[in-house]
Amino acid sequence: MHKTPGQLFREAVAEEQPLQVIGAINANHALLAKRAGFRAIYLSGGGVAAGSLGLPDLGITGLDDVLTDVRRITDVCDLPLLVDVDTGFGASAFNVARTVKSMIKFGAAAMHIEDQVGAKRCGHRPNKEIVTQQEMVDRIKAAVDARTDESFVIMARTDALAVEGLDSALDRAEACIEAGADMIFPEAITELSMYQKFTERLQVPVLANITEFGSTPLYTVDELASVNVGLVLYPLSAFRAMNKAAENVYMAVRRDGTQKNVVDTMQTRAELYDRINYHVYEEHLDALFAKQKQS
Ligand code: PYR
Repeated sequence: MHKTPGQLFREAVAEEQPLQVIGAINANHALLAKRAGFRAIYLSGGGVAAGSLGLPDLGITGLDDVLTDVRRITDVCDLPLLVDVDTGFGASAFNVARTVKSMIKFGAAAMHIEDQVGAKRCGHRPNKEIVTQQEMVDRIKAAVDARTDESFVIMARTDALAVEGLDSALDRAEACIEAGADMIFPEAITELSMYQKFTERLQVPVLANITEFGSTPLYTVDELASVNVGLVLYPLSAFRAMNKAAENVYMAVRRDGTQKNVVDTMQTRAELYDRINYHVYEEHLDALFAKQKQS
């Protein structure tokens, strides 16, 4: 029988330890990630803000901004997609419910919801504020209750380490699991041994966010496996590289009056067509018109 995105995500977590989850900023990158062999992809909230809207990761984006990118990715790529829904896009349990139902409807496999206040900040920036443990537990209860597909994964993210310390983060994670969270994402971890504290205490998969230029050292898959981390996230690695490449091209064309000096840094037309199956679409069109001509 056809597997749901949530089932595919859970299977991948069970089979690849830890599961590498790679950020895909758009549908094209989702296809590139699949081609590279990844079994799960990620839509970053900071990425939607910066990439789709040109805005900082400060709780400015809304549900529809994220859903647009989710739909575009799931329309062309069958890899299970983990989506960052920030604080749930609204204070009420009904807002959280609407977010969960929409994610499922638009083909996401999993989502993570966090315990920052609505006016959130990037997890790796100072001056974060978090809601009470009870309010976070209520967010999880609302999310779990709203699921229209039991396999859809609800991941609880806690930003408590930087605000209240490790014990609070551990307590919050445990409380979220009791409320029905399937997986835990402790944000902005600073030492490998901290992951071990989570994995020893919790019975569900724990995600490590290995984002560049942040608070967490760039631990390898082997290092994270040694402390039983279940998933490794690289939210914006390709996005950062893509942006640097684009800046380089813009500067060169403007400076040199030609792109000739940077052509060798570009994906070729043939490579692009290959990555998006251009020829398959074209052949389909030709066959369709040929049929029409015959009839
Ligand atoms: C982000 O990339 O936006 C995360 O929250 C990890």
